[in-house]
Amino acid sequence: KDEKKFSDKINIASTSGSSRISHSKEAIKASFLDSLFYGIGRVPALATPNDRYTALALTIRDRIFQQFILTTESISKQDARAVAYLSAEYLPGPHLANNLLNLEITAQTREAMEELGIELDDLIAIEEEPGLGNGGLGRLASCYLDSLATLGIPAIAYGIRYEFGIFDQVIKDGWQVELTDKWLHYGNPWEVVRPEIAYEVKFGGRTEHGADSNGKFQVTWVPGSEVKGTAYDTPILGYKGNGAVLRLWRAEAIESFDFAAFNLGDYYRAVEAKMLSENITKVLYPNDQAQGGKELRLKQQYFFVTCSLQDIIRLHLIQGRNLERLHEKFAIQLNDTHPAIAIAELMRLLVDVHQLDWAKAWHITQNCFAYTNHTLLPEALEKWSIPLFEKVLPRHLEIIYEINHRFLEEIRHQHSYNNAQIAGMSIIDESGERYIRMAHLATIGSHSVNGVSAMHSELLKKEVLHDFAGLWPDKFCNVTNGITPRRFLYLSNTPLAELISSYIGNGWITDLDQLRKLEPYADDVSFQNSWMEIKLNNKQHLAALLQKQTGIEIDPAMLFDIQAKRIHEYKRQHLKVLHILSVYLRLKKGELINFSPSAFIFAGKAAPGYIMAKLLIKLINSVADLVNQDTEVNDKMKVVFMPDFNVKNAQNLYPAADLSEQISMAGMEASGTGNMKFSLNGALTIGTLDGANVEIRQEVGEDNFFLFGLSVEQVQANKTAGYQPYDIYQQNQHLREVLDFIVSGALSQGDTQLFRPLYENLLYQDPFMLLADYQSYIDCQEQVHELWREPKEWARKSILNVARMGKFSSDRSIRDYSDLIWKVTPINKK
Ligand code: T68
Repeated sequence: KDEKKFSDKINIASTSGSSRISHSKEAIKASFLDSLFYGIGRVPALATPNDRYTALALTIRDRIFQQFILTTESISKQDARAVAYLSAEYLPGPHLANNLLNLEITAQTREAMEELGIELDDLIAIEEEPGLGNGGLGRLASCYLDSLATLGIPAIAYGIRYEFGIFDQVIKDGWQVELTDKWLHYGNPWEVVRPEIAYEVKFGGRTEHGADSNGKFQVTWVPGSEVKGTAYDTPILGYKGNGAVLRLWRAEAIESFDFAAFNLGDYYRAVEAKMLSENITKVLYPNDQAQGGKELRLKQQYFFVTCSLQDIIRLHLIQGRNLERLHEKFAIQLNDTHPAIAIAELMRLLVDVHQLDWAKAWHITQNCFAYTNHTLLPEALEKWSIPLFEKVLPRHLEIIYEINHRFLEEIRHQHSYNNAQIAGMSIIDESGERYIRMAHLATIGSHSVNGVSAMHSELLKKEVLHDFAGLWPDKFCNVTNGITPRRFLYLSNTPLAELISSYIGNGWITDLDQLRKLEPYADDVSFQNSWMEIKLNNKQHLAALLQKQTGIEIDPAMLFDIQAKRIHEYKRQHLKVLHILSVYLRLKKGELINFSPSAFIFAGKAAPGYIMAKLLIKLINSVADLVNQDTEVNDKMKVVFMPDFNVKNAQNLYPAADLSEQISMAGMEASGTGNMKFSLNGALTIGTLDGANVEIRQEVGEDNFFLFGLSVEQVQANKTAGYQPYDIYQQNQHLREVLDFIVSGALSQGDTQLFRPLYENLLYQDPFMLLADYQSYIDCQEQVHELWREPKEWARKSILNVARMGKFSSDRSIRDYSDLIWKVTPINKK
């Protein structure tokens, strides 16, 4: 009778010493064999490489759960305030090596595997990364999750478990070809499905307005269809200890069969319903800066948002708390507007489902949410046409109208705004066809709005959200992006990390400002030599990889000049191409005596529907073909396009770069994070005053950064004055030769039409002002080459760049969010 409950009988902390999850080599070996035999039912003789990988992943996962359970216990004991991070995208990168590093068991795992005749690196190489994002925004979310876990801040990151992530890119005949990303093909040992954590999700139908049994006004949503969202958890381990959860939702049919249809013998109709439900989380939309107005994307957004909010409310209520205190226990961050429908959905849950009155619900909602903006590009600002929105989410449209009505009344009466201002701030854009402006909904429904670099946050207040910043100046703030030094230095550039630690200790791993202690060694010849030797090794490693991937051979002694990021006109990969062609043409003419041999390396995916970006990839590969086969120049220059830019490939690029290209038109790149990853690995940056470049330059010092190009103010002034790229084309003979070469046919077997769209766009529109910045860029590249001829000076600047990158740790970003926006503190774990 007095039998204790299961939960009282187990002291989790006391299991931590159990041999099952010990970190010794012997335990890892035993546990690996256990996983192989009993986890996946294999004997060594029949085990495939993937079986071995899976067995090791399960072995490591056990150890992660051990850490993890301790964190979870502390959180619930301390009743701590938690962060819920809502993002439609994550790019965690391969888990295995990172988890080994965070558990600090890489060495003993390597030995354990060796004793079993297995090469650890072979297993690491097998892992398919979850490509659940497009680019910077998705990777940022994963860096932040790493820092949340490392700092011990209670956090759940919510998102979508896309069955197919971002496409795999292959290059055929110079063109990008997209292949389906089948990352789940061999299973995913890192995730745990939680069938009991599942929520119903409604779509479509209509609403009914009436009174409930007590005569209280009540709205009922009668949906047209329903699906179920099931939780899949991936534990994310921080460095040395704490954990956070990545909880991704997968859409499923409510019943696996539509039994009514099945009983009538209509088997196919029954299965069809299941198929349609599962479509919602089938595939990631591969557009990084545009928004297609696609019904399925709206469904994806609503689907993951409602599952996440229902989960947050459940977690809140099972602690026995009052719903009216939800905002005291949860800070919910919206990663761009992709999850902004959460504002209307939380209102619906509080008012329609939990019967709170509107004012109370609005107070809770505004105090829960904070919104991060990642772009000023007009085509990337999300808006939904009203008819589409109404069809998918009829109740939410009513709620948005009500939010908007109350907001507009307030600014009209309390703040005396005029009609033009009111129309500009309304959630509904009524200037033509009617649209919902998601950035306005996010701004009105949140207590905080932030940009992602100092410059971007300023521009946000000046441009896109100008009137809101006037109305609520205190709502706006900046949190400059950051990157995790664990993955992007320690893991991907271990030799450099170890050299650094041998001089200044390893405190920098969790306190990146400590890299400052390297400054005194910047002039130390022996340190410089070790530094550059590691760089050379990294370049050899990359050269070998590129040779394997593309067949192109590059000499590791060359200057490695790398641009790696999504392909987009605003990022100006074609400006780099103009420079390469200018070098090529001058070398052919015997000019450019002092040019140092260079390898120009590109990587990046283009949105499949973005014709100009795809043409740019073809252009890069055409230039590569010409240059690499021309024996007159190819000992001085090589051009390579690395296919399939993803986290795994990126980890090979950053450590091997001498020069980092950050050359977007000023005012276009919200922040950039690749810029930080390159610099943290000792590359010098050539860049414009855009996004976080501005702050990087401030930190590393003007002398250690190659600056060129127009400032934002100059860009604006140029536009106002009526920018005429054609005039620049006419005035600059050298530029003219380069541009004309593109349409000469020399790059395209005599075809003078292929690159014509690109050429004409530059001559007659040039929306991103390549021509205006061309000469400044070319001149700046000359300075780069001048410095390259002084290896000691180069090494010194490279060391200083790394020494001064402390600010750009994602730990600092997360501390900023915690202090400024979330008001959360780390848990104390004994
Ligand atoms: C990037 N945005 C910014 N968007 O371009 C970059 N967009 O400057 C910044 O450093 C980074 O965010 C992190 O703040 C994106 O990556 C997307 O990927 C995206 C995806 C879907 C829809 C719109």
